[in-house]
Amino acid sequence: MRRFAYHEPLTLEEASRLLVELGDKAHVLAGGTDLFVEIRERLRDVSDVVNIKKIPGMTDITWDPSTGLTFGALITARQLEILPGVQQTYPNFAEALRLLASIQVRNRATVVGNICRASPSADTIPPLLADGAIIHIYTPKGMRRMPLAEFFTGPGRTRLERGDIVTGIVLPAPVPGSGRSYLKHGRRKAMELATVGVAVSLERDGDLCTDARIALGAVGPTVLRAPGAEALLKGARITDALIAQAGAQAMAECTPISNVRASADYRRNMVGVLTRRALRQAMEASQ
Ligand SMILES: Cc1cc2nc3c(=O)[nH]c(=O)nc-3n(C[C@@H](O)[C@@H](O)[C@H](O)COP(=O)(O)OP(=O)(O)OC[C@H]3O[C@@H](n4cnc5c(N)ncnc54)[C@H](O)[C@@H]3O)c2cc1C
Repeated sequence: MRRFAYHEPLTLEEASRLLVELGDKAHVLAGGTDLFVEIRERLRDVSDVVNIKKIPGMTDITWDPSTGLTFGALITARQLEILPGVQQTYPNFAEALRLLASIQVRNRATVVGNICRASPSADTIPPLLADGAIIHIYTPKGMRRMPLAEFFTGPGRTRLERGDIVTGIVLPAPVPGSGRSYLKHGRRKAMELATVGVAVSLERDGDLCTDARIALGAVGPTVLRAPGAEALLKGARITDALIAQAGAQAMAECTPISNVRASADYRRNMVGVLTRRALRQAMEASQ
């Protein structure tokens, strides 16, 4: 393990000031399931670790049918996974949490850390993106809110600037008649990063799809939306033929690479398969 200086600030202001003063090699520590691996494997040059666990106010979870789910930056994947409101109201997010690593890892890993790592294959990002999550950020100039959709700029890259600390996430409440699904495809059943992950959230009025959001994981530099496929569905009657068309469109909209997990062609084909399957599941859930 490389040596680093360790800090335990007691307020957001102090943590933010430290990050600004210490420079680019200083990093926030939440659960450490990514950060410590990166330090140990020398994937990241880290001079200072700023542990935010002693800062109050980041361990709250509130669920309200009108405002939705709000959770702080220190809430772990496991805490959300076992919250009954999450399982009932956001089954796509609950499934992503269930499929993230193992219980041991989920007991330490925070959802906000999963987002801040900005891996294109992160499990929690597709459902949060499809459901319109808003991210809250403490900055040296004050609080900032941003749709999660605008947060990512590339693999491992976000709009966070030096001194910025994410304080929590707000996940809006679903409207009546909406259905959600998250499907992850990997080579193993557990402890496996997604080869492809697809989240679908749709709303309908009777037979008519009034809104559809599709998020594709591990098939681009960031988790992608499939706006063309979404446009095909919006305002349309959902038929098998339309689902097939939307699947094909999502395939055309993703930009996968080949790596040790799968070839680009295989990933693209799986986007078609999983998008069709997730759309059917979301349709069934919305009835
Ligand atoms: C064995 C193993 C298996 C895994 N399997 C999966 C998997 O199946 N699916 C998956 O999606 N992930 C998987 N992961 C990664 C997953 O555990 C992490 O992405 C985790 O969610 C990160 O949260 P953390 O609290 O541990 O973050 P940390 O490691 O503490 O931090 C991660 C990054 O986010 C930054 N950060 C953290 N919190 C904040 C904040 N509040 N504000 C600003 N920046 C912040 C840190 O500086 C760091 O850059 C796995 C990890 C391991 C070790």
